[in-house]
Amino acid sequence: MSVEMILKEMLGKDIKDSTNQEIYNALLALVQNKAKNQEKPEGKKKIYYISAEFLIGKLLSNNMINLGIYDEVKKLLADHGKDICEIEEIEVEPSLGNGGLGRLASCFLDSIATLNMTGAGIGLNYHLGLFKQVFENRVQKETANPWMETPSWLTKTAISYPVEFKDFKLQSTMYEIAITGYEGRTNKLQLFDVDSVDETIVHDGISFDKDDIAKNLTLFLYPDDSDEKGRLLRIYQQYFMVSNAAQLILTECEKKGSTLYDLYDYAAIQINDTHPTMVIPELIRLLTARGMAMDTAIDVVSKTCAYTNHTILAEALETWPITYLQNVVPQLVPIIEILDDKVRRKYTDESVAIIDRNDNVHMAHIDIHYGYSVNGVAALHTEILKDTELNNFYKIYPQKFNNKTNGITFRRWLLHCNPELSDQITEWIGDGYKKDAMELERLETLAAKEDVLEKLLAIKKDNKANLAKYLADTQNITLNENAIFDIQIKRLHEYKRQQMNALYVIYKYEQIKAGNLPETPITVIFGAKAAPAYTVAKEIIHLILCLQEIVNNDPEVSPYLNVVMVENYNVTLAEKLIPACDISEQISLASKEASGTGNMKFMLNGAVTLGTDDGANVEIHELVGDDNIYVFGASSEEVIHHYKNSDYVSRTYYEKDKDLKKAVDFITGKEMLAVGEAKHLTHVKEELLNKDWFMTFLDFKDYVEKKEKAFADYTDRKGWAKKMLVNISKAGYFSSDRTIAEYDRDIWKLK
Ligand code: 26V
Repeated sequence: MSVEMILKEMLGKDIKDSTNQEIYNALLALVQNKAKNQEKPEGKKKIYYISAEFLIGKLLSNNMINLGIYDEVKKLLADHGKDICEIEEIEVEPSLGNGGLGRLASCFLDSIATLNMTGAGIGLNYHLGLFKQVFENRVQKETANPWMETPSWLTKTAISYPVEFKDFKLQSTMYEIAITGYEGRTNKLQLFDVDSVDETIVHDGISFDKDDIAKNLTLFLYPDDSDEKGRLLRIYQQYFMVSNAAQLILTECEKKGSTLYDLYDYAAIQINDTHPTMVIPELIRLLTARGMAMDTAIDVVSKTCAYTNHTILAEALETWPITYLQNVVPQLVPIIEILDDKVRRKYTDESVAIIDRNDNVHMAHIDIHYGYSVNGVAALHTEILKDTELNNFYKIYPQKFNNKTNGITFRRWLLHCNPELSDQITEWIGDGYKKDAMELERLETLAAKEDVLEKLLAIKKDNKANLAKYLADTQNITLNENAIFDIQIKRLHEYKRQQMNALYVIYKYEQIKAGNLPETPITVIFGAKAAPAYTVAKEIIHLILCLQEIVNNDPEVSPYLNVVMVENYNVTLAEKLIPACDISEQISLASKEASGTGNMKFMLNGAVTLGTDDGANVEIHELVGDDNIYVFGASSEEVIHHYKNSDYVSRTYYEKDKDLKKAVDFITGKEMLAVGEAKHLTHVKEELLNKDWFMTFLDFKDYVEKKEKAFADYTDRKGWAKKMLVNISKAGYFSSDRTIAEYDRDIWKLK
């Protein structure tokens, strides 16, 4: 039956007489049916990707693309006077992740299914996901962000396991979301929940009673862990996730014929950062409870589990006081003690111990000793892990360390978000690149063709217009479509240095005031959520919102410079912003951004990177060459050296550099104080002057120079279009299909 017939039958009336909601509901059911038809028998060995976050984004269009019905449906709707974009708007984005780590997990699931691998994602069914950001008086406020609706992509299963905590026991319910591969198979994202969770306990934004675990366990993604109760809740969540995962994995493997002594022939478990680390002692506990000897159980589990590290930031490396574990999951403590004891018998080096002298459990250390693989997420990141952060472990287990440079799914981040570009690419080089992204390199041969370059510029212009319309409709924001779109979208963190971009805005404002006008107008766009307890991050948002107010309302400046901070930056907004971008801001302090994946999405959509030699920027730089990227700032070696010697003093830069001093002083100048809060602004300035832990001032001058150079080059439209083309053509390496093929080849070995 044709899609048209099925839809008509589901709707019970003509498409043109149906509401958008009715059409959405019908399409959802249609997609779920088709996804089911794409299910295939499981292979012997399965990859279980356990992650506390899966930032899946909206699913309708992406699934339709993967199932091969998107174009047909779009046309069908258009023929009946309906716009697919309006149908997409009906869907609520599930924000089940913070940022890069969760989005990566979702791209990986897409690629695992596309490459026809037997695999599943395992996580938690947060009812409210990450908070929704609203701006009130130029300050971020957090509100609840519900996403579960009827009908839903979630289906409830009959699978349920008991999970025991110290003083009580909960029974889980497993939900599933179909993961459709592109011309591949359908796999599952399996999310665990408890029926007793109660959304009505949320009050005043996102506050809730942290004591009643049965009611709050899966209420929120990463509850605020700035207090002890928050941290305890996180342990409850993590154990609930991995105990369910372990029970599911053992059941499935036994069903396939595993004796459990050969578990590793049936399962590879990828531990996504340390949040699922307790799966190691939990599996050992379950195996020994079934009669396996302790040493054998440890050996079997160590051959099954692999660990991915996503950050070197010390404050992000999880450690739990053993007393916390004692109070939540006492059954794991004796096992963790045995694991620690074995390490201590073999190695005298205190830095590789699992339980340190202060009785804190180092979760990453469990993974490294008792997993068979440790990977970083970009070449530079893996090298830093080996050379510095995890050097003591690398010396013990050199064979365990490997690099897997991150990737993104081109289905969402090109075919879906930028159909005009992907259709055009298909016209130029055929559609082989959709399955083999390296084919994009064939675009390079077109660099001399005037019409190709013009077309690229025209598509960018259209995407800017689309973004402008979307932001006008949804956020009451007006964009100058003729401006250069300079975009920085990512979580707000000092190491990502949005504050440096803000200082540039001030610098440029002053320049324009002094009569130095840019040849092309510039719009600097930000999107960022700050963790609710991260004070300085919220103050930096305040700084940017104040600048937005001042710059955009200054009649002398606003024709040349605008500042826009979009509200509630999420996957849906990223999909609109990225295709419209000219300059991609990737300006973290070298050595601090493990990889970045936004950088890859921008490049694929024809933006040129302005960035430091950090994370995957290094690989982008190598691929596109010096002429097609703007690199600035201290190298990771220099930065690491500064930290080691504690010799960086921000104030000396402030005193030496007049432009910098002027920009920093502006933060608490009279214009700013007229629109902002003195307390917040003063604090940002003081932090920069007295700490500047992420060395903003060190790189400021070079940043300004390279940014000016990029803006100047932009005026040579043909030259710029060539840079765009090179970036697109070299982006193939960053397909998550490549990354996943490497995980399988080196770590999972499914076949
Ligand atoms: C976590 C925390 C938690 C406590 C407070 C400070 C803090 C800072 C950073 C993090 C990051 C957690 C791990 C993470 O999300 N890493 C990101 O993983 C991406 C996918 O590999 C990668 O592209 C990003 O560079 C990396 O930051």
